[in-house]
Amino acid sequence: MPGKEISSLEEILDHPKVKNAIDDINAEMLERRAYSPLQCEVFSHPYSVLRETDRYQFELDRQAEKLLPDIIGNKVQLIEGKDSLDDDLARQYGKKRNIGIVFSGGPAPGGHNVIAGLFDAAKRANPDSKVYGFLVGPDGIIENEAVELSDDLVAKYRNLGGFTMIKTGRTKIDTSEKMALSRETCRRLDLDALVVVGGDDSNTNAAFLAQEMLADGVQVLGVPKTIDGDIQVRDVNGNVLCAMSFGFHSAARAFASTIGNLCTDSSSDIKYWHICKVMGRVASHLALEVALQTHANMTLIGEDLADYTDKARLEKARANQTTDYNAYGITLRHLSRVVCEAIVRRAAVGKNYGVIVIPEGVLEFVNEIQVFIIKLNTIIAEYNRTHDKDFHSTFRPLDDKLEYLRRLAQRSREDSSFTLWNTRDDDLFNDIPSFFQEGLLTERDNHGNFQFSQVETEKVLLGLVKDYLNILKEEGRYKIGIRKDYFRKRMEHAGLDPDRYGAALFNNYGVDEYLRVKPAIISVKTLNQALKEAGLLKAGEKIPADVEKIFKKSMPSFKTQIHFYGYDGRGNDPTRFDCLYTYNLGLTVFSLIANGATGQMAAIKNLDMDFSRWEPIGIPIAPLMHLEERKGKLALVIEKSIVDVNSIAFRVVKAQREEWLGAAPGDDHYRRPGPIRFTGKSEEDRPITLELNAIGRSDS
Ligand code: FBP
Repeated sequence: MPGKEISSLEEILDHPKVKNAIDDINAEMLERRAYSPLQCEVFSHPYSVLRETDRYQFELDRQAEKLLPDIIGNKVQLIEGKDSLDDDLARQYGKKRNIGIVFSGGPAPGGHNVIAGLFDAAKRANPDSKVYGFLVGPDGIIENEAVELSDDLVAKYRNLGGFTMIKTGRTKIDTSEKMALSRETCRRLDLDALVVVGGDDSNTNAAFLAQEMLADGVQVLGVPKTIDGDIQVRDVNGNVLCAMSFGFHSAARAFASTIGNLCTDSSSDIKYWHICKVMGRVASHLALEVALQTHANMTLIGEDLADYTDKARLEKARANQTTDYNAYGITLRHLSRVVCEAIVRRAAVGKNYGVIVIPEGVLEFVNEIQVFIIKLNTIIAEYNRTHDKDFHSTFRPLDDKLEYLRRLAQRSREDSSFTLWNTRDDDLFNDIPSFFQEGLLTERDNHGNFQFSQVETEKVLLGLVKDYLNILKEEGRYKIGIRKDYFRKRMEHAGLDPDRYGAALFNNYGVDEYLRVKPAIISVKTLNQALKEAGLLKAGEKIPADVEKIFKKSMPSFKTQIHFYGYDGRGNDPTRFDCLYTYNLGLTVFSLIANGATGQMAAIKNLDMDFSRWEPIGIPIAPLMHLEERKGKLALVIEKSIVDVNSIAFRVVKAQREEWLGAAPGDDHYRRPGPIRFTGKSEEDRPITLELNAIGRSDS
């Protein structure tokens, strides 16, 4: 029986299927919200206590000792579950508290679960306790913009990505005025504790807040967040206390899922090179994990490039009894040659396509760019200091900035004691494309970091790659290999002798599976000539169509698609690993608060092992500080952890490079990571990097 005819828009919108289709809430979301992450064993008890340990040692920075005197002596805190406590301790543990939490820096999947863990633990200890979320990052603390979190609000975001619940921002509380306003906010809200969920810079800020607010009785705790994966903590003896910041796994899995799809597409329509820039402001951890997840044809690892030495150059200098310091580290030009070599080698076996992964911060490891960044940081900071004006507001158009640099170069010519920006710097700088000049001169962020995400790194490199490939093509060194069976078939089909034509056309005929057209044959004209020389073509005769077709097939065009993976992965819903990790970080941070700690960062030890062995701990922040150049000055910050080229994960990737490049006949060795799977059994337990780096550890 035919159903009732629906004609009016009202009726359509009222239909249950339509209602379901346009609902903001879908089944995946409901499933995520309903999921309760497991809790580490210590949190299965009604109480948890801290046990200070001297097992882990740190090298203390003098400046940190001076500026953070009350928290520099903090030790690592182990957490133990307890079924009961003395009355006084139990009262202290369960007292009514007001706790503030803030997100600081870029979003990272799992942040909402840190809030959920903290909220649940705080309410469990005392249902009257309040948790406030500061809005839009540290500005919310400075301006007292906060919202009291409720069951409903927290429930809405459980196991979901982003920092949507309370938003985030990059403001740094770095002046006495901002500090005073922050203290005032804490007083007004009668806060017992403030939790800063952030990266290296934000945790640095947390340490200064902890020192400053000690007198007010406000505890300040940090939580290690960043997709970049560059907050990893080891003590001086190499004991791993925090193997990875949260959000890294989800972002890497999200990037890998899409890049894996590009590997599939690229090897299907075999016409594009996909150039994939992945986030990671400085460290290449994300690129390394993507390499392990996808087996893309080429993955540049910045830290590895910095290690590069030009042996030929060194030898030459040695022969002249000099030292060539430029032989250490890679230059942009050299890097482009390395990329070209890979492209040319794949083309030679018929693969004029592939996938290259470039870490966002790769330029930080390229010799001349590193020098430019440091010099420009100093020049801009000096300008701001001496003129009491902002460089970027004074010199708005690029030309004005360049003119200022030109004047500095002139000054160095006239006054030999001024060496910050010389004529050579100026000439080199003027040689680079203007979009890149603009990028290098962009404003630093509030923490003084160079904003790599705003620079089209891949375009800079690609420009050089394209130029060099053109040269190689003209020299006949960049050719697409022709499969020998295909060649024979075409010749036989055209009634031509494959052996005679093969010998005339290729320089490896009869040797390899993929045939390389001779370097001298780079046009129809030169093909004509080669055939004549081989006695296969007489004057006035036309080149056989199949021969010309083979030649044309061998001439590559380098077609690229450029992708940037960053913000999409940052906004992804967390993997189960990150859901578990972050929920337990939330529980850990409450345990630190309930036990009176301050200046500590919540962490989970043994992340690289089975969940049953995860150990929630507190890591003292002040001992992690060292001096680093920021905005042209030395500043105390937590040291970023970059890829260790001696780590097992990196060594495995290095050992697989040749295989994954696939510059050999046969299929590529791509791995299909697939999308993040929240349910089911096929999702991995943890990042592959962690899995590999744990091999060989005595306790793994
Ligand atoms: P955090 O260190 O704050 O977590 O941010 C890291 C990051 O995602 C980098 O990978 C990227 O370079 C940067 O943020 C982008 O910053 P912005 O959000 O300001 O564009």
